[in-house]
Amino acid sequence: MKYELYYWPEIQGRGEYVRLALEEAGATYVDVARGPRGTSAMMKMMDGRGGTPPFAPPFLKAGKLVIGQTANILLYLGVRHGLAPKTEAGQLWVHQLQLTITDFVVEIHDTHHPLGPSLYYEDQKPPAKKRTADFWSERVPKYLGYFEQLLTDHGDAYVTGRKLTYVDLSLFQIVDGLRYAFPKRMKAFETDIPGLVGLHDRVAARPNIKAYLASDRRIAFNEQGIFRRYRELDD
Ligand SMILES: N[C@@H](CCC(=O)N[C@@H](CS)C(=O)NCC(=O)O)C(=O)O
Repeated sequence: MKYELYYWPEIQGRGEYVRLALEEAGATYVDVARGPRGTSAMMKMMDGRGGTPPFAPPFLKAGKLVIGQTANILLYLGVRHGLAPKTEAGQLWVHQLQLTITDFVVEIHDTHHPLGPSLYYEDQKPPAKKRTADFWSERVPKYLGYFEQLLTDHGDAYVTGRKLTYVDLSLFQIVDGLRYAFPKRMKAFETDIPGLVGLHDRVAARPNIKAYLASDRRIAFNEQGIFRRYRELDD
């Protein structure tokens, strides 16, 4: 199966959770929008009448299937590529965890766009500062504390135990992204989440992920994506 991934070409964004799964699986895929006329091909797929057009990227074309929503794509890939448990209960559990990560990603985005995604950051700086303060005092400890607790309770290398799942890849991305966007705040917070820091390092050291991170397929973090480094929000 040669997959087609459709996502904005200049950013890691939500597409990155899918890229990490495809890379870890050693799957063959094309990052369509990064190729010639790729973005217009992506827009055309979303225009599709009568089929199952996705609302927004990322989406994945797998043979005749077109699958949208990050967690839904990972549910599909996880089962097929050994990145999810074999039992139904296990698959629902990691899907549930991924949906929780999806919620967290929205809140990360809302630190710099609390009033809405269509407005410029420059037009919502004071609310962004307020939202970021709450994000770090309440929401980061709650979300990351939850995942840290899961790691502690299982006392194993990965969230569900000895075997890596796509949720571990996504948590790697969360730690990596928060380090990029909020270097000072994250440095201070990391002493509270030693399990997640260890998980981040274990994922980064996996051969396929290590090769991916060193390749030009990994787009650098930048101020168009979900994780943005605005100095004034890191104080
Ligand atoms: N819940 C969706 C959110 C998808 C999403 O918000 N995609 C963004 C890029 S990261 C987008 O292009 N949205 C267009 C829009 O909301 O109008 C997911 O997790 O995949």
